[in-house]
Amino acid sequence: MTTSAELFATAKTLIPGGVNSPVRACKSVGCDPLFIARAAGSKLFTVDGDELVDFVMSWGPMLLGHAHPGVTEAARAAMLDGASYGAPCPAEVAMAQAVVDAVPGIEMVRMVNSGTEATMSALRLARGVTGKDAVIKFEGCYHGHGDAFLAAAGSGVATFGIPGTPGVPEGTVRHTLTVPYNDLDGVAALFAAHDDIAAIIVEPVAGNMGLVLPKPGFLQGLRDLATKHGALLIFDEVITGFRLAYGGAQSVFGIDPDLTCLGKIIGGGFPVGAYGGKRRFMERISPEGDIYQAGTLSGNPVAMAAGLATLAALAQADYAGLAARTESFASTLAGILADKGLPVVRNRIASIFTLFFTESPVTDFATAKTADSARYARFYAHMRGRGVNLAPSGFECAFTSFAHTDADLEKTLDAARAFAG
Ligand code: KE4
Repeated sequence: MTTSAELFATAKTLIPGGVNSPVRACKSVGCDPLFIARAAGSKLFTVDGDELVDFVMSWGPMLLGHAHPGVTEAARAAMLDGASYGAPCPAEVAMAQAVVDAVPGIEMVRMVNSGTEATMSALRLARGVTGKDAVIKFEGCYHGHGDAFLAAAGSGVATFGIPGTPGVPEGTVRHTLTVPYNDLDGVAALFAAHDDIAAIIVEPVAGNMGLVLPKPGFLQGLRDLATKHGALLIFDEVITGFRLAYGGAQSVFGIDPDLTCLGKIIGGGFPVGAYGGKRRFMERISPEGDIYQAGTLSGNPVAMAAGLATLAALAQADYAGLAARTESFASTLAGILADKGLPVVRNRIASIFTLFFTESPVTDFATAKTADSARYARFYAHMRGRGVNLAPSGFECAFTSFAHTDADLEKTLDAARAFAG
């Protein structure tokens, strides 16, 4: 079992689809997955001996790059003091303080183990606080695999074109109201038609239908509608948190959500999520309050150590510089493809971008779906064959990091120049 092919063949006999998360199977781009032996900086190294410039970066967490020395050392040292205590530890207090200090809308925070847990818990809290059941979400946005959100979700579900999924009781998604992203009138219409809306949950910048930016006024409009109708505004910042800026999307757009969900970057590669927000809401969470939520490994000392080291490094990082490098790179890459006569639309913010093989601007899921997925699959395979790891789905994002070098970016541009379309 040394090659990716051999490992995948065995994995498929043991793990559904041979992977522990669907998108990793590369089904939507018609490839088999590469198995990774190790990663460092901007690179993945496969079991087959190949080196790849990575733009998946574990789907966002590795903003500092893989195997960042400070993060690695922090986790290693923490391990020597024990992997898990089942009791509070100083690192949890330090992490909570770091998150509260960084994210404007968070006054109190609870650590969990994934983005899914964070959004599930935030929705339960919003429902408990308001006494209402309905939630508004947006087509193409993905908030993890919690039952309530698997109705016209994005990411893996969008990639496989599954509108919902078996196993989710109809009653569970009955209260899930879905409208197109950027459709403020649609949200207003839902509030006019429903008096039981507990929350709006939104990716302030959408990253699960490819990258889609909020139109001017969209986020403020959601804030105003939620306030007017007594619903909570939940920002799902699992991708954007500490990615768009140290304070997340809410610090960039100047919006004050009631609750914020975090994940990915705050764990530095370890399984960490968090939800937080206004103190008057968070105080309703058990054991201080009456709304239950729990987790055996929540606030795990090793994960906290890795997360703290990550945030400490990011607090000093040059976000503007990385954004500028990413803009220059993404626009050059799009230009290379356009010069071949290929229709390409580029969406980019901070260190995240998506190239859509389509003519029309991509502002929601419907326009994202106009992109030529077969062409994206050919582009993915072409680039991977030349040592560049892009997302194995056109409905995902590309992430740069503080570890990507000019040589990495130039290699990527050279590979794209050889793409025939
Ligand atoms: P996790 O439960 O996978 O840690 O987080 C769920 C989640 C919540 N909210 C947003 C905005 C997210 O993007 C995610 C997870 N993102 C996907 C990729 N876009 C994870 C990749 C995967 O499913 O393997």
